[in-house]
Amino acid sequence: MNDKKRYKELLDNINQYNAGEIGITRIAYSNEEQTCTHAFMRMCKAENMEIRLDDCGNMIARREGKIADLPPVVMGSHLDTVYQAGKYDGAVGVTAGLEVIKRLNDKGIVTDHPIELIAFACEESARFGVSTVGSKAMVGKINKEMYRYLKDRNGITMEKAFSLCALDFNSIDQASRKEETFKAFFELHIEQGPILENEKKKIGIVTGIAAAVRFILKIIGTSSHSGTTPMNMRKDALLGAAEIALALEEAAIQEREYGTVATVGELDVYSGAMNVVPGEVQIKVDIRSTSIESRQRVVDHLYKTISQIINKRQVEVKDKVIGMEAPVNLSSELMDIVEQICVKKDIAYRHMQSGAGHDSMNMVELGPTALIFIPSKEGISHNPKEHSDLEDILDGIDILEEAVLQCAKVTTITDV
Ligand code: HGY
Ligand code: MN
Ligand code: MN
Repeated sequence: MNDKKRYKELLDNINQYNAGEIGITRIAYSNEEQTCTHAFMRMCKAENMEIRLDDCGNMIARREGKIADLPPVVMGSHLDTVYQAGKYDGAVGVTAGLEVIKRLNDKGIVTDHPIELIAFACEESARFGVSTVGSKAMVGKINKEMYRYLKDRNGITMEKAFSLCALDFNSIDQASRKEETFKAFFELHIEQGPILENEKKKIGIVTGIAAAVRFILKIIGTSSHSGTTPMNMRKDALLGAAEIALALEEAAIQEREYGTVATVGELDVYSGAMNVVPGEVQIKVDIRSTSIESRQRVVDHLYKTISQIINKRQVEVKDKVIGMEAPVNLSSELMDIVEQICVKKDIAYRHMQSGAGHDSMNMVELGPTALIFIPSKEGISHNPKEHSDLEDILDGIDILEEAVLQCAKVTTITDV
């Protein structure tokens, strides 16, 4: 079977694990994500890899090298998705890693260094508002007592979600590998933006990853009758939330030269009825930039707006920071390796930043890290219309295979 057909079957196999009617929904620590992870474990085992699940639900598969105690060359990404996602975000990186392993096995290649493939748990913030939980746990960056009680849209805490997956949240720290070093970490991922397609490039060599500061804001006014409450006597929490969202948009537009963005992606009205002036609204705020100073100016504007709204609308605003990460720069040594492979294979590439967060941003703690992008059709992502061409994915896999082999050092080719 040729690689193209084999890979397409693998990606389609992964995407059958889906709770959604529209697009793909494989939420962190859900039944669909767990069955998908276990199915993927079986696929790795079928390629003679040692497999294990760590205490945070990360799946780790290992292909031994000739010298077992050398640091591993690692590939990884995530299998969980946002709600009503596309087929490619995360799944490409995990399945690409397995395709590389299959190719090494087909060719009987033995490497000096062991090679690992990781499917990180809970990369998306869709369920609990915090992202890259699995890779954070792997580098010892979990805020345990805050994460424990974070709730999803059904009121299930992260701790409860763990127990429903037969995981014990109390031992999440056991997932840490921060005493180890990786020889190299590679993540192949869709760009999730329009640049590569617009510039007719096939590979993005990522130089740095923007980082988010995330808030949960509760705006508390007074619920009252929509028919009998005069406009000048209302304490409308939803209008307060709306003014915050618009102020964030305005501040981020001011900072656009830094690629800074701000989003209110969730808004819940309690208890919510068309004939009740909203008394309580919760919003989740995501502000990102590769410049800490620019991001801070947007945060400062947010708090200035909050104090204006408190006075103007006589509402209360409770704020909770649920994430504050630093932007990361990736390995120039690995970027050079990827660039040389693109030149050798005559594949059009460019260097670029990543506005999206990725597990790679935590893996920099364990060793040199590279993030390789392939084009997204019309830059669409986190959307059922997300699409990447199979040929582009296979180009990415060719690059990944060669970069991993360069770092893992091919020892011998055995007869297969
Ligand atoms: O939110 C993100 O940047 C990514 O989808 N985890
Ligand atoms: Mn995503
Ligand atoms: Mn992703």
